[in-house]
Amino acid sequence: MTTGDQTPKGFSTRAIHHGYDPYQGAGSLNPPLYLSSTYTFPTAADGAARFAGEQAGYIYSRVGNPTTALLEARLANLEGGEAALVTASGQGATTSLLWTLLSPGDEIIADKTLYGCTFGFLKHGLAKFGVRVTHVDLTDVANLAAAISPSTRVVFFETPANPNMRLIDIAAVAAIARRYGSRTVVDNTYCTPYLQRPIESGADFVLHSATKYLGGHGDLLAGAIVGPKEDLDQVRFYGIKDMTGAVLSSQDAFLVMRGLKTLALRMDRHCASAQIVAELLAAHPKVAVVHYPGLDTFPYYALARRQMAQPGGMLAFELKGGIEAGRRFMDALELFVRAVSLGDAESLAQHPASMTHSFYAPEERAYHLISEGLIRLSVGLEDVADMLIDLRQALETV
Ligand code: 4LM
Repeated sequence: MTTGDQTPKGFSTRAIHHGYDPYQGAGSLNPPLYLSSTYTFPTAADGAARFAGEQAGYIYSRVGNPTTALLEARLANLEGGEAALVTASGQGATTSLLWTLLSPGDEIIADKTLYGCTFGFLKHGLAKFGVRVTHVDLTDVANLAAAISPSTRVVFFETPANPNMRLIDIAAVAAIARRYGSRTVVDNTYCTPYLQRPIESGADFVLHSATKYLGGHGDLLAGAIVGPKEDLDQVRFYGIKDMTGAVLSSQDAFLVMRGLKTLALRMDRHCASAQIVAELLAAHPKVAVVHYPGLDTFPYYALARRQMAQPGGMLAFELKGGIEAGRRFMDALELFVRAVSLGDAESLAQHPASMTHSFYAPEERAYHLISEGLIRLSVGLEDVADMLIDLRQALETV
């Protein structure tokens, strides 16, 4: 696609082409991978002008690199945001953004259920440095309306929430937050912009662990923040440059772009297979409950239909035999791999209470609605018939 082609393009076309003209430069089909930590200044005055922000151009890869810049342009486009900033991991995205937005004395209202290390950062990072951290069940926006105040600078949540799949109404939360001058941050890792675009629903920022579906192959760690350019400049020049240093390498940015080329194809397949897996589990006599946005028994089914293009590739469930049955089930799996992370080609199974969410104390898990017997599946890209055989035989052992 030439840069002169201005006709509107669909999601996959933009995921493959946005921001790069293969006829320019050396004419390479793939964008060049820039492996350079630093950049030259034609004169000392040019260098000074770049540092002063008066001249465009690269300075040092901790604040920008042409390969990461292309990935940023692509992610901003796909999420419908003004700008993007990529980071060394999803955790690097969360910490770089929140260290920039919040100061001592400010409040952050976060949903009750968060990925374990996000919860850990709020508790051990922000709270320790004087930010008031308040957890509110955002699945009912009346709880937000009751808790929010002018000192609330940020409202933060995941939807679906990791690991219990609770859904939050992005538009309803963002409308309340805006009335109080508070910024809404949505971790969109589970959905990707192919399934859900929070900025279009009024959110200010979107976060990603690009380690997951965006990269898609389990071979890298990466993160991203999408939002207004003015704010992301602050995150780039203070949050990342000075505070976290969580810079994405250009090689990993290149790999995330390779992943993006097949994002829509992969998400269609993840979603179709997860629906079949969820239906098998929901109908099985040994299963107590399945949390999946594509099941009409799911408590947030109506919201899922409104807010998500498809129900996603993640699900969580509980066995009637509780945590012990869950252990036997997991150890009997042969195709599903026992591993944390998600969004890979391989189907993955993990036990949040002892793995991704073991950073919560047991009584905290209860308060944060993460049950001890929950098992999380990331439904991969293998043949769904093989997944069903594996799940059935593992359930037999329980
Ligand atoms: C996991 N998750 O769940 P990095 N936001 C969400 C996440 O699920 C994660 C991150 C941020 C898992 C990792 C072991 C919703 C991570 C953090 O891992 O720093 O790229 O992303 O299994």
